[in-house]
Amino acid sequence: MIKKIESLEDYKDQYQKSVESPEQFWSEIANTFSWRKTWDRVVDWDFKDLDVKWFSGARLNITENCLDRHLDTNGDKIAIIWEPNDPKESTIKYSYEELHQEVCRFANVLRKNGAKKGDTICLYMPMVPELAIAVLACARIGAIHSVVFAGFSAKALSDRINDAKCSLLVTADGSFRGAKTIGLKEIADDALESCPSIHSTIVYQRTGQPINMRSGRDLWWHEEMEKVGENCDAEIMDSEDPLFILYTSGSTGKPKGVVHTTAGYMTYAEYSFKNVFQYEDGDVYWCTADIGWITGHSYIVYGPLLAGATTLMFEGVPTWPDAGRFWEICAKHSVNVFYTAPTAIRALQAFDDSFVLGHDLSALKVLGTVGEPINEEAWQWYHELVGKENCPIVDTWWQTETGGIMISPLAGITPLKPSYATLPLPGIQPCLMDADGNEIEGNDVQGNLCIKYPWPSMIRTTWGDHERCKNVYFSNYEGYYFTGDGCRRDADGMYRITGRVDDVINVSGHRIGTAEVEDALDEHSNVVEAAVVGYPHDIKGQGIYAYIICSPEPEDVDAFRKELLEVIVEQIGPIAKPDKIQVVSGLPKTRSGKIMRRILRKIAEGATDQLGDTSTLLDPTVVEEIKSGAL
Ligand code: 7RM
Repeated sequence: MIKKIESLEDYKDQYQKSVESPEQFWSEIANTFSWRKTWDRVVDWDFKDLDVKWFSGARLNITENCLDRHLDTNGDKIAIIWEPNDPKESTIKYSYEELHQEVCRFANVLRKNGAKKGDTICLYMPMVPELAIAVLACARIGAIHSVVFAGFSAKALSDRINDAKCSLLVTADGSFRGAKTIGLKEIADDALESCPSIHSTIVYQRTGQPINMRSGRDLWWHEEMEKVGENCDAEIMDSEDPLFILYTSGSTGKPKGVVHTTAGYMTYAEYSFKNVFQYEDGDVYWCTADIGWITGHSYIVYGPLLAGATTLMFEGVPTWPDAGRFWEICAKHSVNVFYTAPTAIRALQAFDDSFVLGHDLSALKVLGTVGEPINEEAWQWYHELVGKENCPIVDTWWQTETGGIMISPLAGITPLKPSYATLPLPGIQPCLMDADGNEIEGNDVQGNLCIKYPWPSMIRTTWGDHERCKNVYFSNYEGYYFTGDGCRRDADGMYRITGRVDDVINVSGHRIGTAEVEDALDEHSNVVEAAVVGYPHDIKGQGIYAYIICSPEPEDVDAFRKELLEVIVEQIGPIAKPDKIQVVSGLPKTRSGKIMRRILRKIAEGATDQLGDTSTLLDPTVVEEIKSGAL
């Protein structure tokens, strides 16, 4: 097993070693896994043509490392604790032994239904253990999983299925979210109207609501599981075989399928999990993310299971039945490590302290945050009220593309600074770039955040479009991976992420491209043009502000807004609903026709006195009109 970093000195030594002899550094860590064949070379890389290989020549199956290798010593240990949406329903626990068995069975179901190595399989499921089981079953047989967050619409689902040409879909009849029930199968049915590559659907029964089962295509999970045995040989994979695709939004175009491969992702997932959270044997660890996002992939499923940890999965929402739900679950399972998003902290902070104080949180040792910058007030509330000033908070900066945590404190080992992600993990070389593309040396500086050496879990390509991957991440600064984030390095060399510098909005920790929302709004037949920007929002971090040119002019603006929200829900899903919609007669454009988003952002944040130079605009008078109608 991977040895943890033990002290600040140890961190500094390890960091230095990782920069001076990265190959030796990573091979020692990788040596702790179970390999069918070890590697010929640790790393080969070329950022210009984007060709990165870690541990090439090695052979393995990641599920043998998540499951099989723990069975001899830890078969009875709890792997997954599942907490249902409704607290009146029972908790379910899986030991490593039981999880192994379920994964093998479901892997056999997939094989029986024609799935094989290299196939792409879409998982569109609620937060039930079967989602983790399906993820691992895909990996068991060498199929590439593409998990689509269950809050996405039929259109978003079918786009993702078609882009990856998935042959199978695993879904559920429905899902429970707080007081609501969502008909997942019905949405999936809609999506499948335009997904010719899907030949079978496997449906897990969660809600019991009536659904249509199309004969010849749709199969019940429980019926299929009965028909197979519990032995399933793992497919032996190459280190660089794709493990999964996960779609994420960028500044332009449709969401892209970020591709992660097997050996490097595995190595970094366990390494970062253990070190950042300082997971100790016997700890109960809970990450509140959804497996539909990268945080769930790396820090609910793969990282914890690789480490032989106990990982808690929660089906519900933080505020139902009341705002004490998180803390009730922490108390119920004596959670030791708790990892959530700033948006959840801010939402819960708005309720009375008694929702926290009413539960025994004495087992907590480590707290974490992810997904967006955390403001100082939220940090302090989390630290004082939840952590009783006794738990380090790890503010973890990373991305879908990085696969794992890149900049973060190591709990109890490295120093904390509220609202700072602080220091890079060993193996990670962040740097700040200026407007001319040069690296900014020294401290107390600010620039665009790049990474200058490969790390094992980095993005390898975007599915079906390698050029796009090169252009988006590796062409802005030659020889560097560009993150899209702005960043400050303080006098002590600590990093603070300031937010995106591109046209990506971060709403409650969810990445949404402005272009994506604009394209969706354009689907309304009366929309002539839409411009979307982010603006500061107290709870969500950023809200979505849409400026719409409409023809004919709407008679009832509120009714028109409602129609637009429906279009968004249909095209993308509720997470992309604009908070504000302003109907305008024109947009601020340069003489070459480019929308000046800088101006729209200023108006959206209420800083109408800081619009800067508007003289280059085609028609400066539109700005006055937009200002006067601002919401
Ligand atoms: C893990 C995840 C990535 C974007 C990233 C940042 C923002 C994430 C932090 C953060 C400040 C943090 N993947 N971000 N973590 N900003 N501090 N600790 O969220 O692909 O969905 O989003 O999220 O802008 O580029 S993601």
